Amino acid sequence: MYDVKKGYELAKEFYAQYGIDVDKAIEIADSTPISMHCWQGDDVGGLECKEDKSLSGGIQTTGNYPGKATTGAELRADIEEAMKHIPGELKVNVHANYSESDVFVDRNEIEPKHFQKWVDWAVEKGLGLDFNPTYFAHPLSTDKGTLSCADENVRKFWVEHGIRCRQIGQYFAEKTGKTCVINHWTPDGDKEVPVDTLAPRLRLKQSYDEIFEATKDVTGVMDGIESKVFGIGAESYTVGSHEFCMGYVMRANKDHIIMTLDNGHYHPTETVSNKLSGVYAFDKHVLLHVTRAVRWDSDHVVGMDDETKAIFEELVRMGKLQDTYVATDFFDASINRIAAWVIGMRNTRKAMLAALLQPNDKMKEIEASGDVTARLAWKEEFKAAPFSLVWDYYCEQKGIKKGLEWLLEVKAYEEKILAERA
Ligand code: RNT
Ligand code: ZN
Repeated sequence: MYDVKKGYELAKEFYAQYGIDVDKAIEIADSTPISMHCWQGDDVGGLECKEDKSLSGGIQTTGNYPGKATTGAELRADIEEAMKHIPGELKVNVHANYSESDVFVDRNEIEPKHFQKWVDWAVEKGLGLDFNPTYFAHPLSTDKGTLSCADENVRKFWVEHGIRCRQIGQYFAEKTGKTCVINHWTPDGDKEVPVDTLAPRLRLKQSYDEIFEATKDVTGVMDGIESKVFGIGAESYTVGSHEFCMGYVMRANKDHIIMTLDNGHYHPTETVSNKLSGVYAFDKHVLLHVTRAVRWDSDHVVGMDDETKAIFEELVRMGKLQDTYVATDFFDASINRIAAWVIGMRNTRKAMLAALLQPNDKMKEIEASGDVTARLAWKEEFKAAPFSLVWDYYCEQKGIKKGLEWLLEVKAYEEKILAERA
């Protein structure tokens, strides 16, 4: 046990040398919402009343760690357990396949009432809710596509799903009093480069147009359009490519239609940190999917790695942190799933706080003066700053276990609760 207060005081003096206000940084990091994805808790299985929970659309979880949630009640209890160990403002991100009903309700039939348990729980906890249409893990989601399918019956089925999701999003916003951020992602693509690459993209465009037109009176929601480079089984061609999605968002020119940037969705040497200002040059908001891609879009638990830190440095330096909807998106089935949430969510918040604990204005001044030598020296210096002394203090102030103390509690929960699950 060390003296956390003393550590914080010392760190405060360190940062003050560079004109950094530690308390202000803590306040900003603490109040910036992070949307915690529900799907880490059950390997994206969902709560629909059906036997087959197998995934499709290139989304894969690996691992078979025992104790995963199999009911809505278990999943929400696990989310609550994880949240005990995650400081700062949180929202919960629900996918459409997490509808709850005694009988099977298909994706083109879902209504707000099928998410009532999520809503009642979120309202009771004071949490905001975000939402996602689920265009995968369904008999009508095949290698022929969903929103871009040439079969009109299939395409219309999924358009109806998108329409219903926007209506449900409005319901979430009305009940929670907080904006509902909806993310639209389709797995549509092809194993080989098709001869006609344009037609599927025109159909995807048409489908999004139809969804937004049919729900143009919906309020209280934001709509992120998420691109991807490739998925397993669709390696050669993705209908909703980066160019397609960016084109769609910019052309739509509507405040609620924005880009979703997932940092697992680009070629390995491309980075989201390097894309953000390009998008912000043209738009007011971005939806961020924070993940960790190991060699491909593997959706490992978020690490406090260079790219995660660089993303938040960019957002802070541009003054766009508050304009960015931050959401996590990973699913690791090989470790305790609650620990996975805690580690990934804490790392996301840590990267945010670390970016705020830098002399960003001073570094901008140095750059503007043309002193590129000093610029590099300053940028590098803060990589070894006493960040964890501030982090531990922040956690303690919030009544959250600091350091690795949380792990003992998650292990105790595993022994008591998870071990009892079939
Ligand atoms: C898939 C996308 C998408 C999903 C979630 C479950 O590659 O990243 O965001 O991970 O909708
Ligand atoms: Zn994503």
